[in-house]
Amino acid sequence: MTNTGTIVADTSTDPTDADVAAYAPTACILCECNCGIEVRLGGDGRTFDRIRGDKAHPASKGYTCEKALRLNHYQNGGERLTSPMRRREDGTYEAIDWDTAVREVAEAFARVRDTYGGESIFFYGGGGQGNHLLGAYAAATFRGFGGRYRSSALAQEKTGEFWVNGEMFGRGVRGDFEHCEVALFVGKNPWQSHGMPHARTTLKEIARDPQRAMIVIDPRRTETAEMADFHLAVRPGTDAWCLAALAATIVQEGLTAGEWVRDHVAGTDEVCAVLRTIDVDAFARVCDLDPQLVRGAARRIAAADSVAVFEDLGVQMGLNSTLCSWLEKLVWVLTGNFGKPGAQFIPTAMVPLVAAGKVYTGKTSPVAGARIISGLVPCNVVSEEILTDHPRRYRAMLVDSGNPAHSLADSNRMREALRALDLLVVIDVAMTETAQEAHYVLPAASQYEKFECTFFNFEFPGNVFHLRRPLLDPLPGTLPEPEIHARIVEAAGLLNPDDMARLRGLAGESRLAFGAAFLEYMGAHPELGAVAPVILYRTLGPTLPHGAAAAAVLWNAAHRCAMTYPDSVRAAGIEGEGLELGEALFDAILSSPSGITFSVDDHEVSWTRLGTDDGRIHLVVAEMMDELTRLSPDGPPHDPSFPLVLSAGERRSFTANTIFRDRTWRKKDEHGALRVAPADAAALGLVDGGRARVTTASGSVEVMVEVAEAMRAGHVSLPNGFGIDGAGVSPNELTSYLHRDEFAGTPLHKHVPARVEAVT
Ligand SMILES: Nc1nc2c(c(=O)[nH]1)N[C@H]1C(S)=C(S)[C@@H](COP(=O)(O)OP(=O)(O)OC[C@H]3O[C@@H](n4cnc5c(=O)[nH]c(N)nc54)[C@H](O)[C@@H]3O)O[C@H]1N2
Ligand SMILES: Nc1nc2c(c(=O)[nH]1)N[C@H]1C(S)=C(S)[C@@H](COP(=O)(O)OP(=O)(O)OC[C@H]3O[C@@H](n4cnc5c(=O)[nH]c(N)nc54)[C@H](O)[C@@H]3O)O[C@H]1N2
Ligand code: SF4
Ligand SMILES: [Mo]
Repeated sequence: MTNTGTIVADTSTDPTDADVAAYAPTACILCECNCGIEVRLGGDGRTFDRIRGDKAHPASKGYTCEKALRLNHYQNGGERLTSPMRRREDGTYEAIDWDTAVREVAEAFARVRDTYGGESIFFYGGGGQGNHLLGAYAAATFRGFGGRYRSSALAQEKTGEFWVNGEMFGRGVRGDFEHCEVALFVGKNPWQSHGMPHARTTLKEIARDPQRAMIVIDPRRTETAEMADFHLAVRPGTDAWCLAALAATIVQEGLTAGEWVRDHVAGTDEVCAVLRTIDVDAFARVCDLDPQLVRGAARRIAAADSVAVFEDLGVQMGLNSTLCSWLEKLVWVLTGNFGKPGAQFIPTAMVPLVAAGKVYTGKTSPVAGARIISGLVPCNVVSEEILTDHPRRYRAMLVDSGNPAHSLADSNRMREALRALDLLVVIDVAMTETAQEAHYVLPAASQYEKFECTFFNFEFPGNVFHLRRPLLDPLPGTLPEPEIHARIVEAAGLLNPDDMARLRGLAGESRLAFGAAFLEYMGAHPELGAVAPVILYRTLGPTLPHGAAAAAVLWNAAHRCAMTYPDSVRAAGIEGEGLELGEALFDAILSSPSGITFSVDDHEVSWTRLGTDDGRIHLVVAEMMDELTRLSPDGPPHDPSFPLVLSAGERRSFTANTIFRDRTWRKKDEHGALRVAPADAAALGLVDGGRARVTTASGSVEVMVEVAEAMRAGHVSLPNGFGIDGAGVSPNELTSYLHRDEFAGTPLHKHVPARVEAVT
């Protein structure tokens, strides 16, 4: 184990009564787990003096990793914006007051809309790892001006899997690692990246139990691989061959869950016919793996009562990434691992991240013609949609809680694209790389200065939702996003103040009366559908307890959730029939500062949630069948001028995307070293702590070297999120927007052909 970190800090001793009064509940905003934490402010009322896990949080129950304890570096990182900023002709910025900023931003968007059409306004972001409430309000501004095309970080990692899920299940699925017999991780290192409740505890439990097993497919001997029973250390980029060999072994050795598959799965014969033709030994050799290791892993999967699977960036940002998403699902569908404890399930969504049903409907982006999957334009084509003389190119962009100049492929080109826009408006807490290209920068209150929540509610069988309350007042000069967007929408003249006043009056009387009037009003004004979140914020919002105006959109979400899953919500102890159930759910959310379990289900419920037309799992995805048959027996292509494979963006103990912008938060790996295998280091003359130059087709940078036993020869790795505060390099200085998946357009950041030389 190279790093075990501090797993649960500050929770071993029970707090004294005095402490209890001083700590306030909130959540960590650094990964999709959003562990509940409690924060005690220092004497100045603004510094995070002490942070500990919140035992009352129904999902995390006191668990945190070491990163949460550093959140003061987010809240008080020293780079916070405190005034709206307007760009001058010479590229410098001047502070302007909020009224001027809001008026000019609204006028500027209206000008673009009136000249080129609302479709030319593009929206990027809408929330990071901790803040999804703002997404509803930002969408109101964007759609209010007639915007149609949008994207977010999901379209550079998850859309390939979303597409496959849509085709096979009509819904998104997750794995139940807490109860599984076998855990399979494909290009995923949960020890560092988490992604499941109490990841490290869960991993340790699986590793400790001789009845259970862990299988890891990763070229690197990661902290997770170190704990595994089977580590399939594939040659980088050969996952499609590895996963195909696993599925083929299952079919060829007669290990499929015969009766179960007959009852629940469509298209089995066609898929099995293709898998029968695969030469497992030859495919294993492509991966540089012992065929017996691959067969052994396949047999262990088939023998298990339950298997939970997690694929992540190692394949989602790797070669053949959409194909890998499909093959990974064949492995667990053919062995019957859906809709039972320890297998895959479909969680109850408060607000679904992806709508049910087909996620790709044939819609494409206006310039590049790229597939729009789950409503998102692939991140890698955004620059192509701007840097062109095409009449439908994007002319204006709203960025809210995203840093595309740093996080999207090919930073140079991305900056060029942002500079080519007629209008760029960025809403952020800091003067980010993206904000530095904007015409207007609007300063947001931090995630601890306002109400926030996420829709990453993937637990099972009990799903948890957490509306966080602010811990402190907004930094002077900043505003929460709902207020920013409401002001922009109002300045654009989209709302009738008299109507708002009338609805607000009704909301003050009773929510049920308000609900009826609101629905009637929206029915009579379909043109206002786009700005409904702002209407709710301005009418229902002010009447909500604890100052929770920003939660107004959750009223609608709670009703939808209660209508869609009434039994699940009632099983969580929330009572009522019809509209009362939605109201009760909304009240429970408002009154639970540590979060609530809002639904409880049996694992079998997943069957009723399949979105396919016949209630079966559909094994055949035609495009993927074709791609599988086209896999070359020689393995992936290789360019001798770039002999190494660079993974640009590894998750380490001290990385957190770009949420921390203050390098002093890191306790180690301050320079974000390039990890190199000992054999490569020896061959290239690199030494631990020395310098090296990394060159790719897109760029060349100098980095510090770490000689790492865990690396596989031929594979080098740079961390994610660096290069923003004078430490390390920004990985996307080395990546190309053209290096992307054929189907989903997602980047291949884990597989960047590279050359490394020693710097003396
Ligand atoms: N500490 C920390 N945790 C985080 C984040 C963070 O920034 N820091 N970010 C969060 C976010 S946004 C996300 S999306 C998740 C991502 O979480 P992960 O996907 O787990 O993170 P990565 O380290 O980017 O990539 C996973 C693994 O892919 C491996 N890999 C590289 N090439 C290949 C290959 O060819 N095949 C296979 N099979 N594997 C390969 C790498 O060695 C690495 O161990 O993490 C979340 N959690
Ligand atoms: N080469 C390479 N590139 C990658 C990756 C990789 O592995 N390799 N990983 C990719 C992945 S998986 C992801 S998820 C993306 C993440 O990249 P992005 O989605 O761009 O974002 P984050 O770094 O998470 O930060 C989001 C922004 O939100 C801001 N912010 C924080 N709090 C608030 C708030 O309350 N309000 C507002 N308005 N803004 C706020 C932060 O300052 C930051 O600018 O990066 C991707 N880029
Ligand atoms: S696991 Fe994720 S949410 Fe939980 S404390 Fe760590 S970074 Fe934060
Ligand atoms: Mo991500």
